[in-house]
Amino acid sequence: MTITRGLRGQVVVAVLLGLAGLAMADFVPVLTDAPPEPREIVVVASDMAFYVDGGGEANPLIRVEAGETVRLVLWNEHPGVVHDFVVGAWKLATSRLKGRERDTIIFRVPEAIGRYAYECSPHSAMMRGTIEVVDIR
Ligand SMILES: [Cu+2]
Repeated sequence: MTITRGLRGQVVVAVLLGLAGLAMADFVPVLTDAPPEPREIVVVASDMAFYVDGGGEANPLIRVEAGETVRLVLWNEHPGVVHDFVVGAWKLATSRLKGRERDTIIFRVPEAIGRYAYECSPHSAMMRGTIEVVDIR
């Protein structure tokens, strides 16, 4: 009786290890093969300022990581006024939007660490701020 129990226990352990091995084989390649989801940054043009990711601060500092992929969505909630979002140093720009429109751009953040200006090209005197590239790797 004791020997039988021991064998059964070993069989159960072996089956569990086998299942764990299968689970690893299934999950690990899926995670490494998946493309990185772009980080979404939502910019709202409202009155004569940019607001980012629901924050209440006008024209805030936007911090991004070197090399990361970003999906930037610009919403123009300013009826009758044209706004865009431009980072001149990167030759990056959304479409020029009339009120109640949006545009999405997907881009890879350059590797060069530093601070760059973003602005709305028709209203660069009022609608401008800083986008900072940081290296967290
Ligand atoms: Cu504007």
